[in-house]
Formats: sequence, structure tokens, C-alpha cells
Amino acid sequence: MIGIDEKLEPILAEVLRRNAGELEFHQAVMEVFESLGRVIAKKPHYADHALIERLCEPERQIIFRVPWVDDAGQVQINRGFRVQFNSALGPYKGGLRFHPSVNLGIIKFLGFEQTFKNALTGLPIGGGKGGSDFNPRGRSEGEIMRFCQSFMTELQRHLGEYTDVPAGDIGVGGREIGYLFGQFKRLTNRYEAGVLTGKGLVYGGSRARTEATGFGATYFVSSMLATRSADFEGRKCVVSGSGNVAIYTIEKIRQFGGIVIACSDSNGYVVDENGIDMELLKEIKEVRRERISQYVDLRGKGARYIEGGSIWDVPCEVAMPSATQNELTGKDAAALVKNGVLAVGEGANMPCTPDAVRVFQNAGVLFGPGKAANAGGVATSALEMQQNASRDSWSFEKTEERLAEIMRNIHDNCAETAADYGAPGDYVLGANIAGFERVAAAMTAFGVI
Ligand code: NDP
Ligand code: 2IT
Repeated sequence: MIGIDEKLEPILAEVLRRNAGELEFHQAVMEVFESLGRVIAKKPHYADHALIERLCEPERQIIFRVPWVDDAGQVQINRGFRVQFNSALGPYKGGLRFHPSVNLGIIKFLGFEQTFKNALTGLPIGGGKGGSDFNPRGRSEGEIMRFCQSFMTELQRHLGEYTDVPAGDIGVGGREIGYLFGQFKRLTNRYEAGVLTGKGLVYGGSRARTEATGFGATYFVSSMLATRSADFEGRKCVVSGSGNVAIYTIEKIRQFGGIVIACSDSNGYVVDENGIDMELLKEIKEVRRERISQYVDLRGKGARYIEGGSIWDVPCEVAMPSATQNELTGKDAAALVKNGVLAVGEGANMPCTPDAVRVFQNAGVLFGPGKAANAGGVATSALEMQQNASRDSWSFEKTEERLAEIMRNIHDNCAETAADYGAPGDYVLGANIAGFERVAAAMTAFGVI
């Protein structure tokens, strides 16, 4: 296997065999393994006691039936998942994804990534992820509510503020968290605010959690740019997606003086050379829950919509893929490099294929991997847990200041770790090793568990 230490090869072979067909999970594990050779060369004890094998095996995997009744009175069945990956550093923590593409392999890749990401935040949170193959598109409010209630009816027995704390991800935002929390409270007869994050402000949510992932990713890219004495001012940027992460990435880039000229959904992309109009974008996506194609009709002159195609063909200096896994291929990366991209920050989880990452790194493009760049969302979730535990509520400014500090620390930790291991500027290596070392140290302290 290219790039993987020979001691790790049999471990990887066993992970691939045991998790046959789970391609996204394989991809996430391989990327981390490519970095771990340097750790075990320097600190061989981390290869002892099957520590790496244990790290690749989730502590618990839950799969359950989710029956619900649609508006036509028909019974529908979906599959629910929660993969409780690693609790060495704290309760399992990670989002819930509702999307028709969800399967066990995708939830495992996300749970694996989350374990390292959460470690990088420096906050006491383990890694987990869950969700369902439920497709919210086109479903009524009533259907969404009944689905969430049925999902939580089963999931609640596995949760708790000291056990497992879900939040949102694709297809799960404030509305769904409200229904999930309401059902949890009703079933358990406990107002256990710290059992879910991303809650509404009136019932225990944190200020700045909605904005946190996008804001945090932009802070991360800003720190990367600063290493080359550059910033966002006046730079053309492209942000894929138009959901939670994309919207607040666009907002923060604008605050930093950058100009976001394109965003997308799974049907196509919009180009607006005058800069994406935030108020209009929020109205279409957060209020009307409509398609991005509507942007052009409502915005009028200057904007255009391209059905299908690749948003990465739009020339830009900063690219922030913020939709979904493997949305940016080697070919897309080559187009971005040809058009002079300076920095790429992953707002989504694993949006760049391994080929794409190689293209960026070989071209000397600043590349911030998701587990570092998008950690601001889960970090602010941990701040929400902190506020819930102390029955407190912080101001927006205080919360955002903590977020900014956490993102600076993650950036510096990744950069310093990469340099310590002989690969300055390699944020992928830095993130994987810095995350691994925290989890591995705690697991080692616990003995064989
Ligand atoms: P949302 O559901 O709010 O938005 C998702 C966006 O991505 C939509 O524009 C959606 O378009 C697009 N998208 C989803 N699936 C696909 C697909 N298969 N192909 C093309 N486009 C797709 O989700 P978030 O913004 O919360 O999540 C986006 C990414 O960020 C995910 O990778 C998530 O794991 C990651 N992330 C989220 C965090 C959070 O706090 N929410 C934290 C850290 C990472 P359409 O409407 O057409 O489906
Ligand atoms: O991928 C992620 O980090 C998230 N979806 C956020 C998880 C969380 O618990 O806030």
C-alpha cells in the first residue's frame, strides 16, 4: 500500500476485511494511517497492545428500525444508526445526518473522523455519529416531526449528557433538534439540556452555535493565509453547498473582506460576481427551504445559475467545500490549481478525494482538512454543554471569542505538530497526529479496554 508504514499494513488489511464494502470508512482510515507511520517510528509504544486496532473498531454500533406514518396515512420504514466510536476523552459527541445516502459505512467514517476532530478541540468530548436514510426533501412539517419522534423513541435509551450527546449534520438543523429534544424530555421525564446540542436559544442552546462551523472554518483558513502574510481582503472565494456550514462560511468571509462569488446545492450552482447576497440566501434556504436556483430569479441582474456542472470550474483564490464527502475530485483540484487557488479549507467532512488532496499539496496550496478546519461546530457544541452544566448562558461575543481562540489553537497545534514530524505546512499530517496522540494517550492510561 502506497504511503503506509509496513507495521500498519496488516492492521489496515484487517480493517478493510472486517468492514468490507464500507468505502468511505476505508478512505478515512487510510488517510489517517498514511500519517501514523511517523508517530510509531518516533513513539513505537503506540503500536503496542493493539491500540491502533482498537481505535479503528467502534466501541458500539447501534442500528434500529424507525417506523412512522406519512401524511397519506401510509406506514414508512427507515433505518436509524448511532455509532459510538470512542469515549476515551469524553461522552460520545457528534451529529445526526438525515439523508437518503446514509448507511453504516458513512456513519462509521464520520464517527472515526469525529474522534480525531473532537480530540483536536482540546475539549472533553469523545467521538460518535448517527443518522438515518430518511429523506427530508419534500416532507411536510408534520412528517418531519413524527419521524424525529420515532427516531428518538429508540435512540433515547442510548443517550445521556455523560454518555452520548448528538447534534445536527446534513438534514438536521434547529427544527429537528427541537423535535428530538422534546421527545427525549417527554420519554425520560428529565430536562437534561446537555443531552443534545444545537438547541434553540430559549431552551438551552448556545449563542453562535448556528454560525460556529462556518465561522470556525473561515477563522482556520484565515490563520493558514496568515502564515503566508495573506488574508481574505478582496479575494474571490467559492463555497460549495448552501446549508448551515456554507451560509455562515459565506457570512464570515464577507466580514473578513472577501467576496464569495459562487455557492451550490446538489442540483447546480449559482455565480454572482457582485458577491452572494446573504439576506437573500438565508431567506431562500433557512426560511423558504427552497432550491438555490431561486436565487437567480429573486436577485435579478448579474447572477446566473448553472444546472449540474462543477462549481470548482469557477476561478477563485480560496475554495471552501462545504456540502458533502468526495464532492471535490482530482480533476476539480487540477482546475482550481490552474485557476490560481491559494487556499482550500474543508467545511464539510472529507469533501476532497485523496487525489484532490494530493493535487493541492503537490502544488503548494494551503490545505486545511475537515477534522481541523470544521471543528468549530463541535467545539461550540462543547461550549453549549459547558453552559448547560453550569446553567449559564453566554453572550454572542464571549462565545465567538472562545470559538476564535479554539480555532487558532487547532491551527497552531496542527502546524507545530506537522513541523515536529518533519512535514512543515502539512496540515493533514499535523491534524491526524495531534488528534491521534490525545486519544492514544488517554486509551493507554486506561489499559486494555
Ligand atoms: P445542510 O443539510 O445544512 O446542508 C447541506 C448542503 O450540502 C446542502 O446545500 C445540500 O444540497 C448539499 N449536499 C448534501 N448532500 C449532497 C450530495 N450528496 N451531493 C451534493 N450536495 C449535497 O448540512 P450542513 O451544512 O450542516 O453540512 C454540510 C457538511 O458539513 C457535511 O459534510 C457535514 O458533515 C459537515 N459538517 C457540519 C457541521 C455542522 O455543525 N452542521 C459541523 C462540521 C461539519 P441539497 O439541499 O441539494 O441536498
Ligand atoms: O461533523 C460535525 O462535527 C458535526 N456535525 C457537529 C457535531 C456536534 O456534535 O456539534
